Amino acid sequence: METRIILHVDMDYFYAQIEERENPSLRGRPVAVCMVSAREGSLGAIAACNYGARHLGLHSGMPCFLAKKKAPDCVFLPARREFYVEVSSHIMDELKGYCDVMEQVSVDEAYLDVSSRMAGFQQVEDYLRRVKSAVLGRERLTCSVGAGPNKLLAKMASSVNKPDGHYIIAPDGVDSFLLDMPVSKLHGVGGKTEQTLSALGVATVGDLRNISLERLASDFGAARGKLLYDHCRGIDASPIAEREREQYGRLASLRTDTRQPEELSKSIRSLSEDVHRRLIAEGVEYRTVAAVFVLKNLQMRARSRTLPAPTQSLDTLADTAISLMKEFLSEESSPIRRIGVTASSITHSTGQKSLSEY
Ligand code: TTP
Ligand code: MG
Ligand code: MG
Repeated sequence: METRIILHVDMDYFYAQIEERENPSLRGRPVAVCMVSAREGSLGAIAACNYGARHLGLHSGMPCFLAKKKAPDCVFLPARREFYVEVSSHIMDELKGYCDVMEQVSVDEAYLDVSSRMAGFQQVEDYLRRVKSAVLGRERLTCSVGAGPNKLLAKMASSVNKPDGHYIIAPDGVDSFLLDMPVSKLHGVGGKTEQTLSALGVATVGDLRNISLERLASDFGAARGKLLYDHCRGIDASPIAEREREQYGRLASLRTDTRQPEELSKSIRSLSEDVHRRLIAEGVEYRTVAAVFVLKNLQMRARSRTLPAPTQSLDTLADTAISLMKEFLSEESSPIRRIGVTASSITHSTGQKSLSEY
């Protein structure tokens, strides 16, 4: 197989960085973003911490009530997940322009196959800088990027110089990167695997290379054994699997909290135009339309409708969302803070569309 060049992009302290961007007075202060649990108002576990909060010993997964005891001066904010997903979709759209195939693996990270974009690894550094500044230019957020000949190494590389860093593992640098590394740092080696390996005398990735495939297969099963055998050698043939996007959405804040149908309709039309542009760009049709409402108290509601047949029509998108919005106003009394339009039940468009639909 030709040498591949794979990038792994991961946003820095993603949710917390977005909150810092939205509210500059948070800069320099420790910030933790907390999931809001079902019980009204009560905070669940920490989703994201900025570096200041990490220095105080906070980390994601920690219950917020414990974190508040540990770091009373930290700023705790409720997560606004739909907003972060929206920011994420802009970043992913930007990244798509820098590769042939992209695999988004979570809200804040993606693999990019950039093999055809450069002659070899000597050109990667320049390219990484361009990708980082494109993300910064689009959303004013920093990310860390790793490059390597496969997903395994690209992913490990992206965390080496976090935050706002990059790191490149060229094929001739794989061994020096891996050999002395503690085996626990190898992607996919968790606590239990580490214990079993330790009983075999394995402390570093280099040590793991001395264990035969047969032995690994008998201790860990054939599939996992082979994976460990390959990973300690920096081998990973897994492809970049482009995932179909399941929905296309846009959400925006209103100038003031409102229940004015005209103003809401205006926002819906403009959001629909954005969503429609992306549908056209990717040659897909939708069959389900949703209108999304973030209420004054930050609770989120949605209304959706499935159409008789898939379409790419802008008018259908906007008109359906507007009718859902009117329905919503007649059922709920809260003012609306943010409004969104989502197109889902996505299929690839088949027929030629009439020009008027563009
Ligand atoms: P990560 O990329 O794991 O973490 P991060 O971006 O906050 O920090 P880093 O700079 O180390 O990359 O996760 C991305 C986002 O996913 C994170 O900002 C919040 C969310 N998340 C959770 O909601 N719960 C979790 O347990 C984790 C790990 C992340
Ligand atoms: Mg991240
Ligand atoms: Mg991540």
